[in-house]
Amino acid sequence: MSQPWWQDAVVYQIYPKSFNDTTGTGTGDLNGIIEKLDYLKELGVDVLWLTPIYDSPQNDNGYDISDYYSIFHEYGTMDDFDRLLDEAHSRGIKIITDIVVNHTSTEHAWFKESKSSKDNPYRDFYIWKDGKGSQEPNNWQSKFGGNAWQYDETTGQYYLHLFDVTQADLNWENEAVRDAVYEMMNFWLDKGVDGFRLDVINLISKDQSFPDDDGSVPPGDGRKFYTDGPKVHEYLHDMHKNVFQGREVMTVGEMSSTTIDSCIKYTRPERQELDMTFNFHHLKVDYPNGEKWTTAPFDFQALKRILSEWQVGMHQGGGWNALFWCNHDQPRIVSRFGDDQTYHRESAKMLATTIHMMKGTPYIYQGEEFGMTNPKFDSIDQYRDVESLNMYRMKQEEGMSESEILAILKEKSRDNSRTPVQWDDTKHAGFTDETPWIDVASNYQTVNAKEALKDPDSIFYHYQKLIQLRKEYPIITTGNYQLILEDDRAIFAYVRQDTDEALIVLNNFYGETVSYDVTSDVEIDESGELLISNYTTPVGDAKKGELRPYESVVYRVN
Ligand code: TEU
Repeated sequence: MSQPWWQDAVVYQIYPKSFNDTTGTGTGDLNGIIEKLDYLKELGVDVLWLTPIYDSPQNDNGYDISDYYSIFHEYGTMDDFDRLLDEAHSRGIKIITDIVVNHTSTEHAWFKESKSSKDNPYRDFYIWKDGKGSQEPNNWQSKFGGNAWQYDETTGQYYLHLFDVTQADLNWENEAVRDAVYEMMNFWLDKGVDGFRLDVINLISKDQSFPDDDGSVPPGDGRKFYTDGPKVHEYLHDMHKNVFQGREVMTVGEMSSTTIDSCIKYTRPERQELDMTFNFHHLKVDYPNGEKWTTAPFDFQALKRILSEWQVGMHQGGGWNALFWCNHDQPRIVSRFGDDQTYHRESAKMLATTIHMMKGTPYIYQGEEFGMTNPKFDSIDQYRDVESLNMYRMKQEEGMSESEILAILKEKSRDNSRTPVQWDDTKHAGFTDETPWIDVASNYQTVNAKEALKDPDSIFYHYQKLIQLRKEYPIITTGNYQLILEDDRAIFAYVRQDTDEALIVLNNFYGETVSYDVTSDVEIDESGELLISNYTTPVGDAKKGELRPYESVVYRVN
């Protein structure tokens, strides 16, 4: 079987709200994406993933869908979408859309019907339960804080919402729900979209006994009863049969708190479920004891171990990884695991190399390609994200000081990645002529796409080169992965190996010069050919040398 097209593709994620505004509403739009297609072509990406563009009350910026068949009015119209698809395709760029079917908005017509009476035909589209006396049906917690059940007076029952109270979970046990979802997905594929990113798709199958979580397995919030749940593989296989089969599309599942074993099952081609998965374990190395809402340095050894386990595990099991540092839920990586001040350029490039030389399909999140940073907001008024605002309220109730909460949000809020793309150094960074829906980061005069395009040594051109290397050297797609210099306190080094060549990838994650010698881990008898680096001339070769602050080098050896 020949290699599927998405295996050597690079995907670029667009968060339309913050991408480019052409109408002066302060919110990005689809025409704004069309305007930047040549820029994206120049970068060299193959696929655009658009986060939800459908009609929505926007309580969770579109992850609360009220109509899967229409476009959110601030983003434009279905005609704009069709034009975007054509314009992208004419440049050889594919588009995948975001499918959110664990839940819908409570404004969706299905939910309105469902809540209206117990015998409405749509009642079983959602998960309704009686309370236990005056208590919720069980103690499961919402991912955005508080109990996951909401009482509804109309019928005196509770509905389940694993996310916001306005995001009601669909009942996948109901065949009519599954059929409606497949029909909707086929509508988008028939239109010409090239695949899907499936939001929290591993949460769709719940343990039907809905037991209380006794907390014996932390975090005790109920997730063990619906994460990679009892029928999830059955449902995804069914979806494959009804939607993907016979089409040359790509699918990537977003997997919350999953395992390597589950992800192998989701992505082994012969199982016919999905093509690849996102997991988040490597982005929890700065959550001490699993707690996101703290400030803590990241655990570098854990980062190396986790990424390596997924590289090796997924490869051995015949699965496929989606590779990423950034998305619209995560802080900016250069502010998180790099240095967004003194070594901004070096560390952004080093982080890019670390992930792009791995096995899997890499994803770039808008602005990452020229080193956008966290905005470092000082006031709660600058935040928009439902999760951040909930957390602010809850921590206040727990007695945490305002300054402490703001310090945490500055590092952990999802809004860190949602500020407008910094296109140039003009007012509002060239994102909009009007007041943007969320503040622009104050460093837009130096960190912006226009500057990056002018400077041949910019972060942008480093990303461009990484993409080109993936096309030029099949070993980046196919080679085995092996961690080397495992215990090194500063260097993340690995080897990619094919039958007759190898790549040695060396990345210094810290601001001090360190030396390396890989000869006890790998047999090499040549100095190697330098494929990419972030300093002008390296100090050393494929075997030994020095890495200056955040230096990163890739050598090819035969
Ligand atoms: O996110 C799912 C998810 O579990 C997270 O990454 C989430 O943001 C995090 O746990 C919060 O701490 C997806 C979307 O990417 C996210 O934007 C949505 O809010 C969420 O699903 C609900 O649809």
